[in-house]
Amino acid sequence: MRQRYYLKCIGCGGEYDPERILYTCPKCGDLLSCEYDYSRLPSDLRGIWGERTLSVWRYLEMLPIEDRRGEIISLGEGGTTLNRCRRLQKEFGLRNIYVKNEGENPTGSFKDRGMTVGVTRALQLNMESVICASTGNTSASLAAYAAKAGLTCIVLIPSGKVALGKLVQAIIHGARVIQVRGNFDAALRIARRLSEKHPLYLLNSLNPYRLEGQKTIAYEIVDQLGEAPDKVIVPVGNAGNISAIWKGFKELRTLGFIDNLPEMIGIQAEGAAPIAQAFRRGLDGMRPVEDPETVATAIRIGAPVNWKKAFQALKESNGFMETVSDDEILEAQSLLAAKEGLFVEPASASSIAGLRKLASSKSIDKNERVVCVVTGHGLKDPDIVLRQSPKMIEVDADLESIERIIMIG
Ligand code: AN7
Repeated sequence: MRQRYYLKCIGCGGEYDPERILYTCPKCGDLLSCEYDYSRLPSDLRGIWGERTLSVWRYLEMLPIEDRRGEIISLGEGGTTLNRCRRLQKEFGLRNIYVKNEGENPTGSFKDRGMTVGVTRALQLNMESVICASTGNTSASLAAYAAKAGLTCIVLIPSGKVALGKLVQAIIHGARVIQVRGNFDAALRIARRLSEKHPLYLLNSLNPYRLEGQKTIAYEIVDQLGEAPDKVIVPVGNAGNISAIWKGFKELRTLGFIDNLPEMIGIQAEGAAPIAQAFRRGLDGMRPVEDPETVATAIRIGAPVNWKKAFQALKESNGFMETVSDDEILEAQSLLAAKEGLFVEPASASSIAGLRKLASSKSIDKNERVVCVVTGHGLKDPDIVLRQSPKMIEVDADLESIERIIMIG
């Protein structure tokens, strides 16, 4: 009998035992996806899930982990708020806008959804060390989950290009932080090589187990809305998340939880937009951007490893890509904070900047139900806010001078 889940190559269709440590297809080198034998699911999935709180592990039966000995490494990930954004709607002339705030996760980004699964997997494989390359959030998240699991954590980061808050997280959780003179793409190439040569479990989004955790964003959105939205807007870097979310929606349709699927819309920063450029060319292949640059350092990625999965998501969902400038990203960040009380990091604000652009070009109908995924907390990158804001007022400690300032406004 087939196992409950197995690994499948998205290229040649080869199927593999999930107990093997594989990141790509051993036959053709393409990406792997985790698939399930639906005939082995309990019949009352809806009832079982309904009794658990909203979180990644609510969906255990559709995750590639057996919780045999209560060994799941969890910090309480998922269960993030889906905010209805009425003031933003008004600003953009739209009527049905929601923001899924992934900054509420334990280390402040959506990466935690993947790491709870990926690090539990590392433990069950008896690995002692984990490794990733990162623009910041992956390293912060992996460092925290590795700490909880008692694993050694090695992170490779592009030198000088990781936001302060993320760097501090990796350090305090005890990761071995190695700054690489080069960009994220170069760091990831080395991390992959290291994981092939040494017993280091790779937890970048090539790892299909990690993506399984991230697909729960889609599961939660459906639980929170009662159905799938019309469009989902996601910031895109390495393109793992947009692929994972799309997989989640497709599975929910197969399970009979939803009838319709959303269009997936990916947003990239203008200076780091290889997938958006490929989309304009008709998805004829991916040409890497040699020197990606953007204020949104989280998505400063020129050679996204999951591009094939992202292409599939765009094609199958009838979705599309859009780019936004650094100025548009920073404006959207301020706007979301000022209008909705949500403080997100620049990469996350790219989905809001994308929403604004698509609303003004009428690519979104005003009645459509749109969910923007904001991926990381604003406190991750405090410098960028201070750099933008006017100098703060300082006065003597007396009533009149403060009154004067308040009255002037
Ligand atoms: C806030 O931490 O790649 O398209 O190494 O931190 O799945 O790569 C971060 C990515 C969006 C893009 N928003 O997600 C890393 C890293 C935030 C992010 C993305 C990232 P993917």
